[in-house]
Amino acid sequence: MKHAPIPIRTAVAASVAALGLLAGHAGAQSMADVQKAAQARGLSTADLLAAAKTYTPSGMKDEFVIFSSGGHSGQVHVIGVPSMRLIRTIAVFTPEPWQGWGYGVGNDVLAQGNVAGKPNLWGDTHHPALSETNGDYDGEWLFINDKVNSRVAVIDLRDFETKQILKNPLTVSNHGLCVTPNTEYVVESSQYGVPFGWEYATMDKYKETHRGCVIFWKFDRKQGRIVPGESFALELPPYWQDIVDAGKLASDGFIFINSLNTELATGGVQDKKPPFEAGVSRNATDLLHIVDWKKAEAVFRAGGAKEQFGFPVIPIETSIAEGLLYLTPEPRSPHGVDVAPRGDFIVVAGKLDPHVTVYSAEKIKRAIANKTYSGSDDYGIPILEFDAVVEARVEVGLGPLHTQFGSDGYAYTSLFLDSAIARWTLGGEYGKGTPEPDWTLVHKTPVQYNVGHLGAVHGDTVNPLGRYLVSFNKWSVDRFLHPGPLLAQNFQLIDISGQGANMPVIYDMPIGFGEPHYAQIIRADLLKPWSIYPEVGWDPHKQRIDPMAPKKGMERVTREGSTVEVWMTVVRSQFNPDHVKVKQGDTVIWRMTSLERAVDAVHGFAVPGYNIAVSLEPGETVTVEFIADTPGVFPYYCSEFCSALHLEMMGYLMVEPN
Ligand code: K7E
Ligand code: CUA
Repeated sequence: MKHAPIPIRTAVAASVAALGLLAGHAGAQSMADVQKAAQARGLSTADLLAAAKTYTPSGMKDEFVIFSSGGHSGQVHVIGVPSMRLIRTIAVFTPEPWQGWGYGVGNDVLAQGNVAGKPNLWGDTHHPALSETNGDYDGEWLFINDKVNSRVAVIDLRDFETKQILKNPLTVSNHGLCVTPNTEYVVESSQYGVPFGWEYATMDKYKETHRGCVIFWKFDRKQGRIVPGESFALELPPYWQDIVDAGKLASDGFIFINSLNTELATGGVQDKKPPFEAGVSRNATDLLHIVDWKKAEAVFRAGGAKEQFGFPVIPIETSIAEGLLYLTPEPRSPHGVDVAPRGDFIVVAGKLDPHVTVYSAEKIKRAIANKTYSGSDDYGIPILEFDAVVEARVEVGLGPLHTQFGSDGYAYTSLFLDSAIARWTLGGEYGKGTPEPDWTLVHKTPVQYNVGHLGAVHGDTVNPLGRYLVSFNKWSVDRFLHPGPLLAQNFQLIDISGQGANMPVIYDMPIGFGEPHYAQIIRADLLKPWSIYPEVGWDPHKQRIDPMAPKKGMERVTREGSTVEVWMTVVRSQFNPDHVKVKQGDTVIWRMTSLERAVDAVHGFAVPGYNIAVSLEPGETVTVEFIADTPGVFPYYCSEFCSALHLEMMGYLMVEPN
């Protein structure tokens, strides 16, 4: 059948005329038009102002970038600020076909996260941590934890790809993740108490058999990898360690971990024992952990750790004897612990206490030096006297969780139960920046709804930049069209450039892919990503040339016994070779190199029936390996619309039956 030709010129002319954009009318929009459009949509002046602050016309770029955990999507999301446009998703713990993540690619980073040889093909990402130099983001690396399997991943921000996944052999779940001020260590805190090494023990001996820990993963910037051989752990009591933040400047050398379940509750609701939710919040206070990591590193280097499941662990007794570990009371069932920009204050929010509790780094150091203890816990760890280390308590509202810092002396705390962001003033040096008195609640901006974390621009570094804050809310309830019973989360952008009560919400962004937790916001100009791989034949897993990469003119299919090797090059718009013939049962090693050097020349490689999906970015080389166990004819094709002849970019894999 023949198609009637489309009268293109007529159609375009008609739509241009309809839009009133014909020559002479272009650029004639006036404020009256703006008002008319606003009126038609029921927008207020505040809405228009918010739009002016966030609307990002085509081609304009964002000033800041959010790296957000993707929650149980097991990924990381990259979002521009102030536009709140999703720019990229980074595959981490979960297979992702667009990026060819987990679909046949050899040297599979995902497989590094196997536990006892068993794949764990999803993750629960919570706390992204950008690499830091002198306590501020440097834009080079990103680390993210997987809470469910206690894993840590390393992402290279030159190509926004995951390079390493580590599973520690000790603990089963983790929660906190942070870096030390020069990224010497990536610090992972365990969450639920378990017997180390995925061993078995019953609940009646919880106190003796279960443990928590904090792991110091040594990061080598030159290699761009964590070096497990130079990493170590500190054994901790089986409280549920929660969030970890590293000290800086005034508190450099320390890390702080909050904890819940210092009650050592073990549940048993089916046996009429108190359920976890009651048992875990019985005590009036829990215990903030204070670890001197520089001293701990020295103890580890001097041989003070003991091997447990192949990992060096500093025992609790050693930590006590060497003065590595202290505790101090914190409001019960705390959640966030956040170190202020100068490192002088440590802010803890207790979910069940309407205050944030602010500790002084100087007072902590003094209490340690003077042994100002109020006792010790059941494991003999000294407890610093609460009154000796506290600087202030600020009543902020219900359900305080996490705190971030602005550029002008304000701190911001998320209020889960109030569904609000509290702005309050810090004291000390910071107090000079704010018109309000020190340590007071200034304003609460309502958010929709149930905020978890919040993130301000460089808001957890030595140099917060203010301007924007994002409230990472849970279920959006009534904010967006309902996509069925599973609700999107809601990221709300808040303008914090004003003072006092001036901190309006200016944008809502639905998150429809797992519940994000923490996120960090960095200046976009600090990121220096590659637009193409440096050389043709580049192996992104190793970040260097692969000597085995197929080269132009050397394309071939070779056989040795029952192993077939394919040496393929890829360029707009052809695969070479485009016939690959193997026999049923052959092992196929298929190497491919993209010869492209243009920024927008990305190809994919998709093979039906064999679960193979590959992304070939300019210059990249990839190897897939499989056993050709299913006979037949399999058209392989490029899965990116790379040219006008993209549909022709294909070939045939022929698997001859036995
Ligand atoms: Cu508050 Cu995992 Cu940081 Cu969720 S955590 S919100
Ligand atoms: Cu290459 Cu489509």
